[in-house]
Amino acid sequence: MHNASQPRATLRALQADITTLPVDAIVNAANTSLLGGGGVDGAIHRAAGAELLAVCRTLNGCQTGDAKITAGFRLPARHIIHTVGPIWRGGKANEAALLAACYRRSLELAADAKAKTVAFPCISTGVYGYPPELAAPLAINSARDALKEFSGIQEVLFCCFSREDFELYARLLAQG
Ligand code: AR6
Repeated sequence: MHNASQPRATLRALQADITTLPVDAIVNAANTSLLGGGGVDGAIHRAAGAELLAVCRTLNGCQTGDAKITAGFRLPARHIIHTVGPIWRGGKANEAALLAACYRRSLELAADAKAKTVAFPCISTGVYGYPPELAAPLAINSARDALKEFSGIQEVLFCCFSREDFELYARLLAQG
């Protein structure tokens, strides 16, 4: 049941390497193969160790907008939620709905795993070319919407790698 006295989840921006965060779950910006790649995906696979790739091989990939969960292996995070963001194609190829689905589905899996703290990277805004200034408000709004449904999650961290992304998220979150 939801009521006004219930504590609401906190959304926070930070600038960090997501592989260092001792949270219940970190989200990986993966590709449909789930077999690793560059960017944050490469960093997560390197830090988690070879066991992660061995488990990912058994998952049969993942569709864009969907997510799959594994253990964190050598990471300080307990779980890794692998989601696949859309490749930016100009904005008319359903990119916004697919990116929103990544956040919602990741939080659904986090809630199923009883995670209380979840950290996201800036999905799709690296190699996949999604403009950060469009992705950030969508990420925040999608997370806020999903948190109404998944009330066990207490904190969502937007883990930015660059100073620019951090400032963008901090400004948007301060606007409420
Ligand atoms: N911690 C936090 N954020 C990071 C880290 C890190 N260690 N490293 C990079 N970022 P990208 P995408 C940021 O390209 O656009 C991979 O090859 C980065 O600065 O990692 O969703 C996959 O296998 C950017 O803000 O992911 C896919 O093929 C954000 O993470 C493809 O890239 C996302 O950039 C996915 O592309």
